[in-house]
Amino acid sequence: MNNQAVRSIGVLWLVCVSLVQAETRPNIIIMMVDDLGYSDFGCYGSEIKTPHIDKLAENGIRFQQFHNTAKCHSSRVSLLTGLYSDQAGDSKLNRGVTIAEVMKKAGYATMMVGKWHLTKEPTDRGFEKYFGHLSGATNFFKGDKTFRLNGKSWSDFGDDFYTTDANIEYATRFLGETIKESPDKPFFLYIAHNAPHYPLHVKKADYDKYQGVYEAGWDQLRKARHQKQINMGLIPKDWKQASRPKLVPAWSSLTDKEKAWDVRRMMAFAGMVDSIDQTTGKLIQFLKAKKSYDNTLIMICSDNGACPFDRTRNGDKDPWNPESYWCYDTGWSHVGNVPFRLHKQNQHGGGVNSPMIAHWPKGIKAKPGSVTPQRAHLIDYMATCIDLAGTEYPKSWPGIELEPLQGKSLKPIFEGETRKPHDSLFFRYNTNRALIQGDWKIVTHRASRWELYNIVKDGTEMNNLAAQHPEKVKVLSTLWHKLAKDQGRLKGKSAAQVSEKTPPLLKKSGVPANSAGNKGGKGRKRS
Ligand SMILES: [Ca+2]
Repeated sequence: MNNQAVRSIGVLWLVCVSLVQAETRPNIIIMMVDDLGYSDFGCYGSEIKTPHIDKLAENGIRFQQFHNTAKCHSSRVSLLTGLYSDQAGDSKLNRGVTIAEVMKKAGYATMMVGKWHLTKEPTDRGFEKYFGHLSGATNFFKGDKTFRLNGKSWSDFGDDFYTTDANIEYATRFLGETIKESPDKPFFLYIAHNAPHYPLHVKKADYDKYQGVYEAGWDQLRKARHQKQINMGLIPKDWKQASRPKLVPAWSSLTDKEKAWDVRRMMAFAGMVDSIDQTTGKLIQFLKAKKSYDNTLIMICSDNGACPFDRTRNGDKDPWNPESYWCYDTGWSHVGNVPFRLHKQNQHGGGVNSPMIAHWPKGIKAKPGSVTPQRAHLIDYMATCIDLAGTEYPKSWPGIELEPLQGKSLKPIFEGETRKPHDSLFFRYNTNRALIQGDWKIVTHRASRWELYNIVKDGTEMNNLAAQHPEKVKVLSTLWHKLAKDQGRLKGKSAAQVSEKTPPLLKKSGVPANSAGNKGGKGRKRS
């Protein structure tokens, strides 16, 4: 055989391999919503109507313990890079590659819609198509100056613009273009909804659906969600529900005016989640019409627990008025985070636990509708994508001081197997810290004294065992400091030893009760 013939056979072989890969490798959609608590989807205990997402759970699997970083930007870093946020260089991503960069190199079409919240733009970091806002939060009806379409400034907001809808309109437009241009190419789509992050901007029709739902108040709603979680087998029944935060009043003690205001805020929040579900339904319909549904892995999660910070202004304006700026507070965020303690930013369960639903008709072999207790983390997405794309984590990357991958593939869990757990999981936001190893978790709220929990028996962190097991605290906290220094390059206050202070209480507005700078609630207008 001459050289020409050898070359021809080689080319033919490559074409065949790529065609076979294109036919078998799944499309992957990661959807991350913003500031949605563990119990806010129907399939995680909520009364909010999320039938499309619930259907994905019914035919797919749910994770009982899927961890985020308790904060917007750091969760985006971990999702995209498979690294801990500090390790990856935080928002700069100068020590990590993105899933989009790796998947593009592996032959995937890559696209993103929604909130970026990191340095540069998605189109600088491996996404071939992008629509959305670079900002951490936007006006849902009027947008902001950071909107981009494929790297160019975009401001074509019509009268009926609504960010959640626009995200999915562009997602389906991008998918349609890709399927037309390269029908054999698998795709990776990252949807980063800003909803239900404040301002609680909601379409009136979605708000109206929740008339009469919240009058019973937060105490009753917490019980109802917790019971539903136990009944559906989501959590063990011996995990006690966290009690109502000390600085949140009993619902029955509120005046009628206070109740009416809080009912309206929760209706606005619920309507925003409802809208996420409606658009998810449209996306599913689109995938089915394109015959892409069966071999598309869809994974849905939240970037952090429900948010207690009350920064409401213009509370006298309706939440479908773009001039309004409503937030709810701890009164409802502790419902969102049922059954866990504390909130967004805290490294306790209420901050770092996210729902996670995975659906993939061709690939998930675990029992449909089942709940896995296997612990997982946002850092696992990169490893999962690489595994399913049949590629490898790069050894180096131009312009990046690349760190080694931390996550582990979720594929064995999808296949109904038990995977080897992470050696440890590291958590930090500001001076809130935690470390999980085996059955144990140490956690501190604002560098107050370490707490210790057996999170298998006591998944809701109700029984602090630090005084009984000081040696365990010592071992785990030593490991936390080692990882903070070596892996996270943390110094100063971020890595200092904890104090012996007791954890601070949070006001209803979400700020610590002993904090001088009360930015929430005070002087804010309320209707
Ligand atoms: Ca968030």
